[in-house]
Amino acid sequence: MSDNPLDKVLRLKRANPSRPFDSKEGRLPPGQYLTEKFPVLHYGSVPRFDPKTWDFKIWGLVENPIRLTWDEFLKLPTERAVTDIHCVTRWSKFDTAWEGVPWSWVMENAKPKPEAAFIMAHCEYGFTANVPLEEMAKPNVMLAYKYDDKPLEPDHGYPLRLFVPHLYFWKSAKWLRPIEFMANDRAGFWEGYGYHMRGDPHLEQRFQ
Ligand SMILES: Nc1nc2c(c(=O)[nH]1)N[C@H]1C(S)=C(S)[C@@H](COP(=O)(O)O)O[C@H]1N2
Ligand SMILES: [Mo]
Repeated sequence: MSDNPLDKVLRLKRANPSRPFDSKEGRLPPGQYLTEKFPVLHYGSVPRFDPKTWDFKIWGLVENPIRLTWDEFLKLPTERAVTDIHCVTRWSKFDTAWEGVPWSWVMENAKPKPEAAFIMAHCEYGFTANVPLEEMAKPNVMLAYKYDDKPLEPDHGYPLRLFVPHLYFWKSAKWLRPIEFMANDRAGFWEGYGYHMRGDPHLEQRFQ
């Protein structure tokens, strides 16, 4: 069998004839293949969640810094999105269903200062990911805590992960804790090893 991604797509299509294949131009980014699985990918081990000590914070260049407990976080408005995800290791998965707090809630409540232009997502065990604010403003970006209408699995980021589906999935930082607003871009964990500062899969911004 060939490793050509297009061959893989065609094989998946043949294997799932009843599943309508959306041939929307360019839905599968270049160099990606489709999977029906949900691979687990991260560096290090899965942190334990303790609702007594867990908090969610917004800090840095904002007018209103925020701190919420897990119970308070669960009372925020939510949205549900069904969308595709793309890992830089070349798997993509179509029509994944997520639910969480829309990024617009953060913007309206934390009120970034005019000079804020980037965020850094800080996670348990020191994982970080940087994202430009203009990418955060795109559709379906959220602080996700449900996948397929169930709480996230620990492997997939329970209790909370960033969800930025139009960028490579390493930006969707699992086990999210504080989010920092910054004036200048700074490399996060993988970006420090040469991964791209923006990471648009349709432009194949894998490394730089
Ligand atoms: N905290 C943390 N988040 C992370 C990572 C990580 O190593 N640590 N890996 C990223 C990468 S490279 C990918 S592809 C996705 C994988 O998410 P999944 O395991 O839910 O498929 O998580 C991202 N979020
Ligand atoms: Mo990844």
